[in-house]
Amino acid sequence: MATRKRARQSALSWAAAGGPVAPQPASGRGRGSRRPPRIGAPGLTDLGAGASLLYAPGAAPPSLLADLTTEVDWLQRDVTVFGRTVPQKRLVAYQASPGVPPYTYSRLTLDPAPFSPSVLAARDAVVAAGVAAGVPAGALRFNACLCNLYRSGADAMGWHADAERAAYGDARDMCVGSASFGEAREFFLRRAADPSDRLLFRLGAGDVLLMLGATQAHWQHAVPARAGVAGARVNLTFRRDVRAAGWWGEG
Ligand SMILES: O=C(O)CCC(=O)C(=O)O
Repeated sequence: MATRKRARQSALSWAAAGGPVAPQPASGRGRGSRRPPRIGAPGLTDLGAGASLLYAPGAAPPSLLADLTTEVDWLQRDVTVFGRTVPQKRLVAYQASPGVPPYTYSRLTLDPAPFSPSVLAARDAVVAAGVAAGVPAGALRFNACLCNLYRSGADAMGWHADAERAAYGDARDMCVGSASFGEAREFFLRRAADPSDRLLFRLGAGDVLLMLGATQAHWQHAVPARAGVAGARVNLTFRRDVRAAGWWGEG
């Protein structure tokens, strides 16, 4: 079972702390990545097979970073990789509406804290960006948020899809809305059936990205480690936990 250590320092003071995995070269190349990635464009992108993205650069106030780093109760978790327990390569927190149960992924369980004002402000911005682009309001009723703090370019997130059916329902029709703050980082998507088909967004301060429809069913995403990135980045991913009371209605 992973141990749980509460992060006590100011989040930004970890910027140069580094992580357990060596940063990758800045090319983004690796297994299954011979073709250069397509560069994501602002607005809606149809990925086919019912998957789509909405990229709204600068749709959230970049100034939320300061409050996010102090208001959110950031945790340093341990993860077990191939039998070795190491600190997770980022700090995390989970916030949610009342009634949302704990969230388990990669054998880690996060108990939800109440939404903090800065996370709610970011949620409003993500929802407003979705509404402005014509995303149905029903898809935007987020009641949970996974918060990630990348202390520097050594912190990262591996390839995955946000497809925990038990928590978030059917991956063929799911909306995950994200807002980024602080240092710009590369966010890659790759098609599960053809990992050489990749898309790249450089998510900077205030950028909003919504992954819509069947994106989680057909695509994976990752934030690779990057040498030379000293600044911290906060990313919030808003989801809808379908187990929470009231999800059938307006809860
Ligand atoms: O940091 C990001 O942009 C991605 C975060 C993410 O993939 C997640 O929370 O599942």
